[in-house]
Amino acid sequence: MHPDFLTITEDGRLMLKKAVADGVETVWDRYQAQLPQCGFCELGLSCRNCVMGPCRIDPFGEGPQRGICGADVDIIVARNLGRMIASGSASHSDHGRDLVEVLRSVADGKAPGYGISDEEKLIRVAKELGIRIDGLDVSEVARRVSEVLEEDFGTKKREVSFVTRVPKARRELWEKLNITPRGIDREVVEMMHRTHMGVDNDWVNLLLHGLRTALADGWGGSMIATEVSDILFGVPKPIQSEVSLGVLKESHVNIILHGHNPLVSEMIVQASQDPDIVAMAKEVGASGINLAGLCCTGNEVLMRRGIPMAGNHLMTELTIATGAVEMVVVDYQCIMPSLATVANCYHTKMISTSNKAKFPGMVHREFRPDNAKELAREIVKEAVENFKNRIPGKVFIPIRPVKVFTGFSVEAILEALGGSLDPLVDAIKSGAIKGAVGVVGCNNPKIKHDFGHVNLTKELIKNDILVVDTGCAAVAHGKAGLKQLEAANLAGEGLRKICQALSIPPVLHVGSCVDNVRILVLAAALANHIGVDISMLPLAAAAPEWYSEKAVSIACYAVASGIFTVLGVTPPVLGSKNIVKLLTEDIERIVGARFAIEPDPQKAARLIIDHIRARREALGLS
Ligand code: BF8
Ligand code: SF4
Repeated sequence: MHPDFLTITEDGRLMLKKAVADGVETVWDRYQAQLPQCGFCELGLSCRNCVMGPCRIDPFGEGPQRGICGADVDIIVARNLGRMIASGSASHSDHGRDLVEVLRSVADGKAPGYGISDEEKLIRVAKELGIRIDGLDVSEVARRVSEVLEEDFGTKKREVSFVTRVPKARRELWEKLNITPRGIDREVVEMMHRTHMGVDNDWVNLLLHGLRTALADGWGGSMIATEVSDILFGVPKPIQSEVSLGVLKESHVNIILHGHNPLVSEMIVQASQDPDIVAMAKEVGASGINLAGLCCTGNEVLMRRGIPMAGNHLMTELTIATGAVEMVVVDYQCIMPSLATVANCYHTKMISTSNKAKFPGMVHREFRPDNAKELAREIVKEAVENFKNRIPGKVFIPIRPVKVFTGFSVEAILEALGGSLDPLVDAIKSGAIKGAVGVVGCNNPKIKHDFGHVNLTKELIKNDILVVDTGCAAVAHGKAGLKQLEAANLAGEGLRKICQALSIPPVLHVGSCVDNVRILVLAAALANHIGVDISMLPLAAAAPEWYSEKAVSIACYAVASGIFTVLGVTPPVLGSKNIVKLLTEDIERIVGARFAIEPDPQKAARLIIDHIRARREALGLS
């Protein structure tokens, strides 16, 4: 297919042509090869939870209407959705656990290279967790914080710690519905249990537990990941940087950081600045070492260090196809197993770093808290040495970088507002800002690359709706220029004036996908400030191009937290009319929010604008 149909981005289009010329197979090629995709699976109507099956239900009502065990469409769709949530929640939460373990190692003095970057945040979180810090040194506070958070994964407590941040009305609702997340691992394990053959066959009951499993992610695992990352590596502050493949530098050793957890990438950042290694780079004829990010590891180091971002999910293969990359260092999640095959066409070295995530064709160099600092140095040196193997005739860096203004943690947003939520509340009350929307999530070859994100977001800001973003959506917006102060000119008059007064862009980057919890924290703080539940606020969320199970978990915790959520890609639920009705209609009466499915960004924007208008009216705002 012609690149113009596959992506809206210029670097993407140019690189797709190069990929063809270089004989590189991409995710789009493999997507075409899979068509037509299985209709049963698309509808959620296939089950292989046991080996009496696999089973499938005929959506036209002519063939079998029950699996071999007797499960009907509702049970099968609910079980499949439940397992997607469990996987997504597990992924974010296991990422959080790794950070807690490093925090513990730091406290024990067993993690050279790591440290507490933000003592203030450590103390704040410790107090929030009910830890008495008087007379304790920083290491001891860190140890106790790690102990309390470790317990959030098990079943020792009645609820995960950060549920205390949830507005009272919502906590009471969760208690009434019996969906307060207890332990993170517990909810995920229980979902796997319930979806085994012959356990939970009440689809409503199953889906309620799905919400609880997702809440264990949003107010548990992901929130732990974000908070501990901030403690270890610093709370992001507004910072200028750049995005697009143009951030690669022909004259430099280019190292790409890909995956999700900042634990490895932060060490690579440190090593790449060591004077002896920089000198080595000069010796091999490079002007220096250039780091660039991909996906959410990229977002982590972009937010905290201003490390430029090469691209999002669908750009990962194309980044290697520039021929300008000496090394890609990956941790885990969203790393296509095809990457090393692409790297084989060039000189690029591929390094995997987590025992949990090994890949064919990659060299495995395992990072642990105790060896990370030294290993990072070794790996960066290897990248430097690889510079001489670059094949100049294969190098093509397609465009110039695009400027972005990033680093908007909740703390940074509050600071931009002068330390209080009042200016934001006032702007919402006056209607200068009509509401706020989190536009988040992935790329998916089923949607023209970045088309959903950019068009939805442009329409929202035009209508005076502030956009906050994370994940691959944030990269799309950055490349479209929406993270520059000048982008305020694309906003409606009210939002434009606020942005100009505060010197912020109309699209605020709040981080990686685990950092979606920053949006939860902000929403909860706003709700508490005004004295209402989150569901009453003029807020919404959208995942225009999502692909991942993590996105399912995020969408479910958003809705269970009271935030209307629009999905641009249809989840595999259409096989059950009951479940579609529950998720898109009836659930609003239960948790005060619902899902909508709308691939057209203009129509999705309309749904969101209408929702925000209704919420404003209910609050008595014009
Ligand atoms: O956690 S947005 S494609 S990179 S899953 Fe993956 Fe999706 Fe990108 Fe980040 Ni999130
Ligand atoms: Fe078939 Fe039931 Fe087994 Fe699923 S659990 S594969 S529907 S028999």
